[in-house]
Amino acid sequence: MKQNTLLLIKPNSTKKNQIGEILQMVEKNGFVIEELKMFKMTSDLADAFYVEHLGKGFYNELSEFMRSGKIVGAVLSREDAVLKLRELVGNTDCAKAALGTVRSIYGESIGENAVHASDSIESAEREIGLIFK
Ligand code: 3AN
Repeated sequence: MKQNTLLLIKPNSTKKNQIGEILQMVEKNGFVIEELKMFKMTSDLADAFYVEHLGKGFYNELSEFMRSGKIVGAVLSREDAVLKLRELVGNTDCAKAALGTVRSIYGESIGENAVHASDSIESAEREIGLIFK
């Protein structure tokens, strides 16, 4: 089934001018870019976006990092977009991400892991609503 999902290119990658390479990777893997925007995250948006992580030990570090530079948001579509993008992105911890995945190439640590990809159809709808409202 054709689906939409959300990709965020995080501040560590935008700072290193890797936006084009990452978007090329997703396009080469059959995704169509439906919407695209560059923005900075506020602390309110970080709290809403990462609501499931609020209060966790790494939350302040995560919020600070996500507010530390520009982010590129992309709504991507293809068959099984949610699962296929999670496969292309790889493990949260870039040291464990399979060879050739976005995080294995561009990730620097478990926090500065280059990109975000929605983990379910419901998350994709919620996250797209937050970023592209
Ligand atoms: P994913 O983005 O792979 O779905 P989640 O939802 O478990 O991973 O975590 C959301 C984000 O929080 C991750 N992308 C990462 O940037 C950050 N994060 C997760 N676990 C840690 C951790 N142990 N230490 C620092 N940052 C973390």
